[in-house]
Amino acid sequence: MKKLLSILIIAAVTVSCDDGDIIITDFDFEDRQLQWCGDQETQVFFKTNEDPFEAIALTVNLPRVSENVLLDEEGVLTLPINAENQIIYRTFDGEIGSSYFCNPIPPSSPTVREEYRSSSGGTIVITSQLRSSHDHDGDGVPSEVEMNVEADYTAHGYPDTDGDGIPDYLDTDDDNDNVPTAVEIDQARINAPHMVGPYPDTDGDGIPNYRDPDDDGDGVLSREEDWNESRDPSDDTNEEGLPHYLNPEISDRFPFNSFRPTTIRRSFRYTIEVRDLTLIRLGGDGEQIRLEQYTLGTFDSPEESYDPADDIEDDEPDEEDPGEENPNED
Ligand SMILES: [Ca+2]
Ligand SMILES: [Ca+2]
Ligand SMILES: [Ca+2]
Ligand SMILES: [Ca+2]
Repeated sequence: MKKLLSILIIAAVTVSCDDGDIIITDFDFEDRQLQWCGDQETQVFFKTNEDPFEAIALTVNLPRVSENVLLDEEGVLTLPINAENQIIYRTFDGEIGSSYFCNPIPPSSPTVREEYRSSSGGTIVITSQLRSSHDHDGDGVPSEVEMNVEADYTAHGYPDTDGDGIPDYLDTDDDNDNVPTAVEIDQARINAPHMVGPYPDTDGDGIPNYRDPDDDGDGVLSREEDWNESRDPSDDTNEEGLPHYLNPEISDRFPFNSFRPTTIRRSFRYTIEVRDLTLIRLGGDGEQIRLEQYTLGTFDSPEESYDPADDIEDDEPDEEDPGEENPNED
């Protein structure tokens, strides 16, 4: 940043000698929030200053995944700086409204006093990080633990305790017993006589409840001790309030194959840098500003709900219950 600032001040001094009317005294966007707008095809990231009135904007030809999400995977995306992917720096004669860069047709006011535009060459680097990557599914078990347990199944290269195709680190009910993992790891609620590390283990079989489909070891799946078939075995209890799925004395079985949907929350942080940037002043002597590296800023996408099963269904279509298809078919 300091480098850019000094380069621009030198440039501005040079320019001001010729033009006498443009003096860039500040190019400090560091404390300015990066803003994002655009449509399905083109994205604009920009920062503005009021004193002086100036803005730096990056336009990239990059479809967004959804309204809130630009890239839905972690990683680094590199784009060439060219006619479609551009960086523009402008100074203005007045206040820059927040919608200035979001309008397909730029407003007539404020007036652009000076403009620098990137020439082809160099790259734009967008780094995408999941902000909840320490616990992707928010179930309270760290992703590092869920990615490294021993399980009979794997999904997308990671352990999948219940074999439902959703890896544990994205699964809010890791054993498919319809008691969410967040509930099963809560000893204050479960009050188990045994523990496996920090996690309750009611039947003491060494498998913590959140990965045990038969929590009380009575031979009946916890999911099938759901007497009222509410997809919540914890609301079927004896008079003392002990759920049947945690009570080995009670082993009535209600065959039940309906599962709670998996919905998790996610938000991404996008860090945008430009490398080997050359900005050329328009309408003047073609003066250039070169930067090896400039961090435009970071942007956090709004949090959104996400069903990890959607991706899996895209990969391998679900086999739906064929018996219920087209019941009126002759
Ligand atoms: Ca699973
Ligand atoms: Ca999980
Ligand atoms: Ca369980
Ligand atoms: Ca039981």
